[in-house]
Amino acid sequence: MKIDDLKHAKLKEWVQWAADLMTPNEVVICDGSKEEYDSSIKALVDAGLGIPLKKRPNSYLFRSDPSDVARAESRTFIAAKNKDEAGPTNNWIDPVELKKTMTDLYRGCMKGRIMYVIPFSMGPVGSDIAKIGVEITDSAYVVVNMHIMTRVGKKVLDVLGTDGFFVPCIHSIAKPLQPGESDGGKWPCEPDVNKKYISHFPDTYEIWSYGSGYGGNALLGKKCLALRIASVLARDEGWLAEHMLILKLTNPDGKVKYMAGALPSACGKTNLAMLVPTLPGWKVEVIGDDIAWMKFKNGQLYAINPEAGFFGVAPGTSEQSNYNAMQSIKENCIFSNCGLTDDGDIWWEQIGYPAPGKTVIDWKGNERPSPQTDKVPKEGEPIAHVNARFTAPAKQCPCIASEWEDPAGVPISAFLFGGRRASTIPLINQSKSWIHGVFMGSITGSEITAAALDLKAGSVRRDPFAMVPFCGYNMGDYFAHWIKLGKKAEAEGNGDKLPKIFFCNWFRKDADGHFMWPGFGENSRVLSWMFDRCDGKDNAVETAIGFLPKPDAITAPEGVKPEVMAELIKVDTAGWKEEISSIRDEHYAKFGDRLPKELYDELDKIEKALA
Ligand code: OXD
Ligand code: MN
Repeated sequence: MKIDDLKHAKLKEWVQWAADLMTPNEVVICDGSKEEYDSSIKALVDAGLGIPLKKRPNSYLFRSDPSDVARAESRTFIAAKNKDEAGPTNNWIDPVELKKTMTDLYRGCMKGRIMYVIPFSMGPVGSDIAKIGVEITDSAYVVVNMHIMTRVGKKVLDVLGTDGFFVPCIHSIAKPLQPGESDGGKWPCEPDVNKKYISHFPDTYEIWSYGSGYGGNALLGKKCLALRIASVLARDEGWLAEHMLILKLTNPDGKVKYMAGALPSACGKTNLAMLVPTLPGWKVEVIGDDIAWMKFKNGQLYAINPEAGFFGVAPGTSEQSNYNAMQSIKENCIFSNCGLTDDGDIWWEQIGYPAPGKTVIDWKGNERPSPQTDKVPKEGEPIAHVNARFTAPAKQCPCIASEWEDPAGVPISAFLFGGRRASTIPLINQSKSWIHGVFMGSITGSEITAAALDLKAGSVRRDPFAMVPFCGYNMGDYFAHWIKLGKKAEAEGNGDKLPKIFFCNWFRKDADGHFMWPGFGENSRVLSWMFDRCDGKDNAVETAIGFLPKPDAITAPEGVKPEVMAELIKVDTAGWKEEISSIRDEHYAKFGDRLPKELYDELDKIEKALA
């Protein structure tokens, strides 16, 4: 298919403009076919970038440039019309100035390369909750990853028609090729981090990315479209685009509920979404592990997973921590920045077994003696980068729910927020109202474990709704949007259909620094309590901070003593008083008068109840 074959006039004009600006050798409109996937992979292998894995059919390992290993938060911009609209949690550049800078960078940037045009759907094609994006990129690695992570191709163009809405996404790795030059095994990107740009134009719903080829910086459907731009669309259109997993929970009677959960990065969201319950008779199935798009229909909130694959963090993933993820990555996967064993398989720290063979090649391509354990090394560099990833088709997950692609979405009964907190925050807590639940989302935070981040180790980094890196507008307004949707549902007589809201903490530590709760599959005990709460079961006590489990409502897992269990579900009054003042002085204060008054009211209410 050629540019001239595009039937959507605006799309055709935009693609032609991009081709004239970036001057690629060739333009390819992606059709999403297996042939296209295979030929793109072949081109990547021929360029020395992809390494076929002997142990995993149709799977490949890529090693990126050391400058290009994670989302570049300091180079991520929300170019709203003024700084206030972007808010205190986002980097802002004037959109006119940013477009000028980036247009200059884009000029001629695809010389010697193919410009791929990827029409993709976030969400099942044609779903009324889904949206269409088109990504222009000069990276075949992006093409193959987008094939797994989204729905690509002609069927998307058919839905788009001649005048449908799409989010235009431009991406370049910023590495033109001279005649006769090839990548020759070197990951192409702009190695100077300060020259990378991950830019969002919320007023025109556009994304421009330059200089990085990795993950969320380059696969623009994920964080850029499905969260940053979608959060703006959701604000404008009255729905929710959230950094949430979606899971299906079935109780021993076969009754089903769907829950959506937001946990900051590195709190085990993917593990929770694919959990294997230890509680007999209960079943967890996954709908999505990272993003949820939700719309009200007849007063009930329905969610879809806009993605079609998992872009999961590899280190730490093992049969023990996430059996279902390990089953999902047996074939047809892309691995990035993992180790390579001498028998042709991937390896990473905490994969559950030591690296086989005498040597292993680390993520930088250096041969190293095989570690004798799978532990994270105390000194020296790990074999896999800490942000090494697998890209896996969601349909390969053994616990994928049969309805995961239902275009209508699934009805959500509960929201779960949570973070990594060594003290104060109980194992589980249910909000007393929608607004109290929004308060809970707004105070979400995790403790900093490494002192390297210029923050006091042990101090809490607030990540409201786990959306700080992903909200495309002022977060004060984002809280107001959540409050508004709840009030609207209540005003329409649908308050009882609103999801119940919970806050969890799997990471409490005792005085000796040991985790008090085993987590993983044992979290099913908490999910089952939530399930019963949604049915109005009398298994909670009302406290100053919310509804906590009655003393025997959650049976302690093996190894958790009754006094520890009691500690996990009690109100730590002194801790909460400190929490309240930290929220008021260090967190809410950042948002100035954009912070909804209702949230200060919640804070006052809890403070009074604790007194
Ligand atoms: C992710 C993240 O990659 O949240 O999903 O950082
Ligand atoms: Mn995420």
